[in-house]
Amino acid sequence: MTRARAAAAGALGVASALAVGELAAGLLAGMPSPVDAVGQLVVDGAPGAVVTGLISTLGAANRPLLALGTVAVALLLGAVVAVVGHDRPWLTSGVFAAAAVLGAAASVAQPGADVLLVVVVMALAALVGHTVLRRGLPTPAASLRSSGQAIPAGAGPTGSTVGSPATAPPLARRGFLRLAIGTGAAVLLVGAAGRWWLGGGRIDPASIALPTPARGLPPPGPDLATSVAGVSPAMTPIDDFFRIDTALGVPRVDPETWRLRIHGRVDREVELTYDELLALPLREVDVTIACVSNEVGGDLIGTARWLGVPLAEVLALAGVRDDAEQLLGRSADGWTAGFPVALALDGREALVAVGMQGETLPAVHGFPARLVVPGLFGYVSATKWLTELELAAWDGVDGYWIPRGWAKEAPVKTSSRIDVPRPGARVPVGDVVVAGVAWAPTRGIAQVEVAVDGGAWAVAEMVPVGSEDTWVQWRVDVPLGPGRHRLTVRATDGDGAVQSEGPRRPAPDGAEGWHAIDVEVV
Ligand SMILES: Nc1nc2c(c(=O)[nH]1)N[C@H]1C(S)=C(S)[C@@H](COP(=O)(O)O)O[C@H]1N2
Ligand SMILES: [Mo]
Repeated sequence: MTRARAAAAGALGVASALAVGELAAGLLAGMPSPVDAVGQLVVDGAPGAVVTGLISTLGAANRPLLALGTVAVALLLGAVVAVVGHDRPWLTSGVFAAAAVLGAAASVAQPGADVLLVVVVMALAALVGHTVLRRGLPTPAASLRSSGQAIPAGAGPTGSTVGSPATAPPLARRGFLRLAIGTGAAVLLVGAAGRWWLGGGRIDPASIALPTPARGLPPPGPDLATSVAGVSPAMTPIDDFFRIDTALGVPRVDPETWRLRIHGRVDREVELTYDELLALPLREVDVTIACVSNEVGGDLIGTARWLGVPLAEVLALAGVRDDAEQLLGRSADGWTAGFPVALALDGREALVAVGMQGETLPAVHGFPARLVVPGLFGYVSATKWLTELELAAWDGVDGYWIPRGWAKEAPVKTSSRIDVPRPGARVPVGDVVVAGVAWAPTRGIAQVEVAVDGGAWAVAEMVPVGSEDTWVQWRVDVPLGPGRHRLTVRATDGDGAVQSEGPRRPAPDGAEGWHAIDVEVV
């Protein structure tokens, strides 16, 4: 019983400390979430091959899971330390101090962290946590009593350490229950409030109005989604746009202090403020971006109208030297992506983007600025929370994912996807509308075909698009008799190359294969 109580007190103490940290993170600029920061240490330190699947798609599900995992491990540690150290205050306080140091070190490594603030918050969190632990512990006196041994009255523990009220009288069982419930409720409330504020972000990009582009685009053309329900819209709504990155929290960058530094193999190093960047001539481009982890038929892909400064013009400010081979984007959170600099200068409409779908770039998509390079997978090009453009040699410098087993050169492959019908759908006999999207950014799509049960290819109609860099929507009506049928799609790109039949898994340079679905015709 006493052991269980010690464990509970330990977990409660740790929970209190975490809650203080998360609350501070939610409320104070310059204080990152210690939970996310420690989770980030795990992510960044994890061997590529083992966790590539997890982190390359650190998506909706994995992110909270990692935070929860970090919390669970911390609580467990607290419980163990409390059991082992219940009559050794120096041990529990030592462990709390060490944990605070680890949390502080991890937090300080986060973008925008204020070192002094982090230190103060972590010290306070450890103090609160340790106080709760010591207060909740059965004292040696209590444990002795419960094991039936007589002890002289007043022989309480002595020699408490920093911040430990170990000299306080032991709590009776009822008292402990009250402490546990009260603290537990407070921890949940405070922690939840902190996380909630964290999610909201402090600087609201939407409150920043961007200048109108010097070269804008006409309104987007026809959208098949308005006539065929279930087809991906020509333009992906911002709230549905996929998010992929290694950041556990959302890096929040202050546009006032943000700088974009262009350096390395350049004629002159240049540093741009946010206002200076916005003062350059802006243009709009429609580009489909895709993640290398996207499986055949997957949804780690989206199309947006991006607003930004042509990358080539930003580079020209610094002057790209002849010996520059690689362009490395570096982000506020230390992430990097590199691609051949020639691709930034070959005429494709690569942007230092500040806006997306008519809005200021949202925090999750890289506010205040990111790269968008048509035709390259995101992991080699699309640096969000961009802070540096470094011109470097090709060899000897690698972006984040390269040493983790992904290819150094990663053009987006010609691909297509069936959106309608849904896999496994039951559809009525007759002409069935089959529709979806196909993409080959920079090359464009020349033709899309659909086959039923491995038979002849039927050519689909395509919705006209204004750019080679976006996906095209397509549809074809195929007559289907009763029974189970397999529908397969393939695309041909603007170079005349037919999409690879594959199949190949995403690693190391992108999945290949014709997307096929089965439907039940009744
Ligand atoms: N700073 C940073 N930028 C990043 C990443 C990252 O982990 N960190 N991930 C890249 C990858 S792998 C992809 S696919 C795209 C996804 O962009 P999105 O989240 O805006 O859709 O962002 C890229 N930019
Ligand atoms: Mo990606």
